[in-house]
Amino acid sequence: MNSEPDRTGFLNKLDIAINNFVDYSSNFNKVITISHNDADGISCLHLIQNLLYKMNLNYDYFIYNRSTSWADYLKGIFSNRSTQRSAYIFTDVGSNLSELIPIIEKRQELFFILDHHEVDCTIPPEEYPENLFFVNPTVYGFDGLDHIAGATLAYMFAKKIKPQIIKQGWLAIIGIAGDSLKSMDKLKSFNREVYEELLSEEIFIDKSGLILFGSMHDTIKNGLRYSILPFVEGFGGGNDKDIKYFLNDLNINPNKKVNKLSETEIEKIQSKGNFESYGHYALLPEKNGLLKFAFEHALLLNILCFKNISAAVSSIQLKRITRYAKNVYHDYVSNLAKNLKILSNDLPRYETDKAIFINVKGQIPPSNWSDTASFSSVNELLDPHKILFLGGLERKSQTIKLSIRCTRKFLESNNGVGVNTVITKIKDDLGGTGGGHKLAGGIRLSRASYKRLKENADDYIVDSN
Ligand SMILES: [Mn+2]
Repeated sequence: MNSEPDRTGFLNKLDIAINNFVDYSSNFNKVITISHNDADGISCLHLIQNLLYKMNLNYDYFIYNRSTSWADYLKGIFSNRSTQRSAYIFTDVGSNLSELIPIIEKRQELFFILDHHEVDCTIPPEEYPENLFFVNPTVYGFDGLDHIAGATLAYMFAKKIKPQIIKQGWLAIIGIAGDSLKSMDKLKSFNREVYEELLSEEIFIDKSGLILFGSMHDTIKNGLRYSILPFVEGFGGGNDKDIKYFLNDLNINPNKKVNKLSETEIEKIQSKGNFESYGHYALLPEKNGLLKFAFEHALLLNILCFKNISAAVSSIQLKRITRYAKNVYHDYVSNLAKNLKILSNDLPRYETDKAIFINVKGQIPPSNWSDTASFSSVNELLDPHKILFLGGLERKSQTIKLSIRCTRKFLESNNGVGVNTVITKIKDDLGGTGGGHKLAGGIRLSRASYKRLKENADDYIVDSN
């Protein structure tokens, strides 16, 4: 886990995929992109569509939300006749190779997979089918979140073929902002390199200041109230009056925009408000209002992906936010801030050495459980050295639905045991359905199993090897 990533190995693999794509491209009647239903995935999609357009290739796309198996999903997309005259590019999805390889090896088309999620596969790379070009930096020791976003990888692929893609580099900035959940000064490796390259080409603007992600476009009074990264304890999800009082007391106009605050004002807010949040953020000069702010733009796409996928795919091309999207966005951040306040304050919890269980049934609507769990984890609102199990009884299925999260700190101090490992152990022993990644996942259990999980939680978490 701590060894240096194999940069050369990864870049070689990327070059092989690029060279094959270019060499075979004159044969292609059509290239189909399949991407993930989030901001990073949609940014990838547009980068690749731009490349295909510049290469004069016919193209089409589909969005995959992982709710069905790859076999079922692809059945609806594949043409009856399998032919070398078409190709598939998967971006930000496609690392479930144990599912995909049996499908791909029966087809004639070429498959290019550009993904940064952890690989799920027991087949050794030498045995991958010849029509598969699999590029995934995590195989070479890179971190799929800190080092390279899906859109960073898609950008590297596209730019090598058509250098003019650099003009579309703002799409990579949206992908990075959406996936990394960090201020831009904390970017590493390829994310950092692509960020610097695009900055020097003046594709976007980098600024430093008070970071209140979710509300960088808004006034300082709303920023303190609705920021989700950081969630500002004492203000977040609180009431307007208290916040105005606090700001007036500091002689700061509550209606001043977050990004217009002076250095002295920022200092006062942080020291009197008892929090620290200073860093870099990216602005997209071609866009207006909320869409100018890369993090907020990405967050809007993430929200729309769940509400209205076609609005998400189309809104990335807009220069100005629609009224519909603005309302959806405001509802989302204000509810999330409110939920984070509820979670950090008053909910009863059951704790073991390694786990925290919180039943939020009746306190937070089920559709918000997953995001509340995620942002409570990235903000470390609860003990970061414990795994969070947040959820409750789902009425229609009469099962217990849990969102499971851990922090990076947890991973580092538990030999890399993460959420996916814990879920696998629980399923093996108690049944249930679910899955996930190192930091996030979910499971459904019967009530009896849930009770047993609570009683023996640490047995599923502590590494027995
Ligand atoms: Mn991604």
